[in-house]
Amino acid sequence: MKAYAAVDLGASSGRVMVGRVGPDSLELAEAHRFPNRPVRTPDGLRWDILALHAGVLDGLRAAGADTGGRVDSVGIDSWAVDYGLLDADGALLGNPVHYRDARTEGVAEKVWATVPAGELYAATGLQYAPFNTLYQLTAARDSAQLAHAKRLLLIPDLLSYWLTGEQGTELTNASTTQLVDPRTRDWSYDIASRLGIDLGMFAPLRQPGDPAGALRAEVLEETGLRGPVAVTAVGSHDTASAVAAVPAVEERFAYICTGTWSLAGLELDTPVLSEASRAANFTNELGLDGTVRYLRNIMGLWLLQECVRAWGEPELGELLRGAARVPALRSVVDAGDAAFLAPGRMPERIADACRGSGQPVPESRAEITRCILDSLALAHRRAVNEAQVLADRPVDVVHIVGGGTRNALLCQLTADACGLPVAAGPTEAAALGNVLVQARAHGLVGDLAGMRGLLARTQPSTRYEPQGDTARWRAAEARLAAR
Ligand code: LFR
Repeated sequence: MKAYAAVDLGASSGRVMVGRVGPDSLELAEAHRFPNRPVRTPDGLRWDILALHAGVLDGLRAAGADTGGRVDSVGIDSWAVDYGLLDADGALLGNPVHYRDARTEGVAEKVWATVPAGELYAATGLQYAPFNTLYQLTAARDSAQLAHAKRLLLIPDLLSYWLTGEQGTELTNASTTQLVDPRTRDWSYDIASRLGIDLGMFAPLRQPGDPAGALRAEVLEETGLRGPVAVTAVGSHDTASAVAAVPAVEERFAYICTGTWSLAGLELDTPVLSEASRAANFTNELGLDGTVRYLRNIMGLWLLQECVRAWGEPELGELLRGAARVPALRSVVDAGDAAFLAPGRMPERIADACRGSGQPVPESRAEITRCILDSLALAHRRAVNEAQVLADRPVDVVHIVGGGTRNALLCQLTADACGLPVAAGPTEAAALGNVLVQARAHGLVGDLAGMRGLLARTQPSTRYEPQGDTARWRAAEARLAAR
């Protein structure tokens, strides 16, 4: 058995997991979990990147304590699009800006004045989201920081650099910058040059599974790990790792990666770059082995997390039990709406959206929770249905992976709304995908299908059969569209 450390950083917490992989076994255990608390400074919303680096080191130390100091390799994945800038000496220039920061407001229009939105989509396949790296870089164009920057590293690549001293740009995450052509799987040189973005700032591309260096001597000393320890590029975008861990075997499947976001869509061999796809705001992100993640970003459990924060962190189980007793589909909001992107005042914003669209205003915590879960299930339904039409690829089952698999009500509502069976699990999909890409790079598992077969045989999954008529979901969808 080999032991792999998977560093998986989410928007609210980071974890280091140890995956033990044998020819027909796969076990995952949490070594360390730590909070990820963004900090608001006078300059805006920032990631506390040093706290994250410290959490990674603590996690590797804990992983070593679990494995007698022997870890075969380390891989890092995190959320997408955000980056740190380095000066000519390789020193970090400031804390990375959070993708929920307001600096990109109104920036898209400036970009589209140079490259029209339709042309941008045809070239990059990326959905419009205000936080795509392309817009962030445009927002920062005249900043002193960017003027001093010689190197841009995406978050997992930055943390990997601090562990190894080596720089690279991992492809799955690079595809979320909106500077990559999904057909060539290389930089979109034309788009970058027209927008005045210097691609020379990016370190060379690397593929999931490529070697990414070895832990530096200081890191070995600080973590107590016995060297040499390889660092392996994984699908460093957490969603790429999570989709790699969808335990689908010979099925026509859709997936929904649930957590802070819901990422709902299909795995394809080629991007869908049609105008209809752009209008529906589907994205073509790059996945393992030449695959394309064709999906829509839905606000996800962020809506609930922000309410829970506003309510002073009540117990989640109780909220969900209360929500289960509230009548279904009284009021729904558009869970794809970027109006919910920024933090703060979430219960009020949801109530405002219901009032503004002439629906009953949810008052109690149970009612608001129910409104959120119904709205998410409805958004899942729309994304799964529209993806099938736009990509011309029907599906028979929906796989839900990630944190939302713990939310039985959400899984059942999604099955009901889609009118399809839902297979829920694994919960730690991103960490499992991370581990399996490392194991594969070291010759332990085969191709993507082999990885998924191993997951299906070793990881628990819960099945939810659709209940009730989908007509009421169709009606709710029409109601929302009419407003
Ligand atoms: C999920 C995720 C999404 C991406 C968003 C912002 O954690 O990576 O895929 O759109 O965060 O980076």
